[in-house]
Amino acid sequence: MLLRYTGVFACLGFLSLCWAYKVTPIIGDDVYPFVKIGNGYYYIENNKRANWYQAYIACRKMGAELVSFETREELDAMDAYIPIEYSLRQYWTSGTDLAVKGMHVWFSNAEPLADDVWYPGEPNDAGGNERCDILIYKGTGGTAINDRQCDSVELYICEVPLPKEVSFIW
Ligand code: 2F8
Ligand code: CA
Repeated sequence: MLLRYTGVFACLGFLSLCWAYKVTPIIGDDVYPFVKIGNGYYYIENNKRANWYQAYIACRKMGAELVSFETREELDAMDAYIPIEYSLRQYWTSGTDLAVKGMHVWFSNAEPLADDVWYPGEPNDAGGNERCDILIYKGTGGTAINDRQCDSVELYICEVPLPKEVSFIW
């Protein structure tokens, strides 16, 4: 009797585990509409423009976050990926100092922006109202971050954490 109920509970436990984990199969490197660049998966919005807040919501609706570049290497990988003809485009990142003025952090993980990701002379809080951080693509000179007014309407990049592959051993 006890043995039979143990089996039923074991089955229910297994089923709830299957529901609890979102199993995302990795097929090739790209997970549409995200592309793999370096170690990250990104969605680069090249058509729709939005202010920083709208861009954040657009990424969240995709199950993602506005992009964060924790290291210069991540920024360099993006630089190598973006075509040279897009050199005048700018893309919102999750960087902001809205929480504490003058302290720019990646909003998606609270890490401070590294000194070497900034464009020379930035962040300068031009006009006293630049609280959100944008990727400036400088072509052959590489990419960098600038602080801009959050209500400026721009392109944006979303990022998802690496999809997890979960396998069950029977
Ligand atoms: O559009 C705002 C942007 O304007 C200038 O860059 C084009 C400022 N640069 C300097 O003042 C050197 C940026 O800091 C400012 O964000
Ligand atoms: Ca600025």
